[in-house]
Amino acid sequence: MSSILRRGAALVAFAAIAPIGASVAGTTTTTAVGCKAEAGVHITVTPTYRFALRIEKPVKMYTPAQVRKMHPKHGEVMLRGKMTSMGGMSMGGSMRHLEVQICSREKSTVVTNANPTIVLVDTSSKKTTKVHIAVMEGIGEGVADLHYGNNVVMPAGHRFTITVTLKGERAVFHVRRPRSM
Ligand SMILES: [Cu+2]
Repeated sequence: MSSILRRGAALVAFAAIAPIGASVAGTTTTTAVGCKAEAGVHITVTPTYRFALRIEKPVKMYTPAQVRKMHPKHGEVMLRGKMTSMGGMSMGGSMRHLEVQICSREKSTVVTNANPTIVLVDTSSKKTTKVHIAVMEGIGEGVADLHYGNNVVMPAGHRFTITVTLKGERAVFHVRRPRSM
C-alpha cells in the first residue's frame, strides 16, 4: 500500500507508540495495526481471518537489497515472490496493484507467513487469472502493512470477482473498476 502521503500522519503516530520490526523471519504473526476498514478497502471475514482487499494504481517495487542501497522513500519492498511484468502499464491504464492483507480475528494481528491463493475473474470479459503471490510491505511501514498480491490487468469499467483462499477458508469480493479515473 503505497499511499504513504495519504496515510503518513496516522502511521507516524503508530510508530511512535509501538515500534514495529520490519523483519518477519521465523514469526507467524505480530502485534500490529492492519486490516482496518478505511476508504478504498473491502473487508471480508471468515471464521479465522479478516481479509482486506485494496486495489491501487501500480506501485514501484523494490527488493530488500535495492531498498538498502537506494533508500527509496516511496513504493513497496518485496519480501517474497516476484512482480508480474509492468509492461502492461502502457496498455491504457489497465494495470492495477491488487493486494490483500490478512489478519487473525482472534489475535487482531497481521498474518505474515501465509500462502494464500488469489484468483481474479474478470466477469466482463470472462477471463480468469491466478495471481502470482508476492509478499510486500510499503516502504517505511513495516509489518503493519504486510500484504499479498501483485500487479494485475483490470480494465476500467469491468466487473471482477476476487477469491482469496487460505487454509480452506475462502473470502469472495465483488468489485467494479470505475469507467474513468
Ligand atoms: Cu503491494
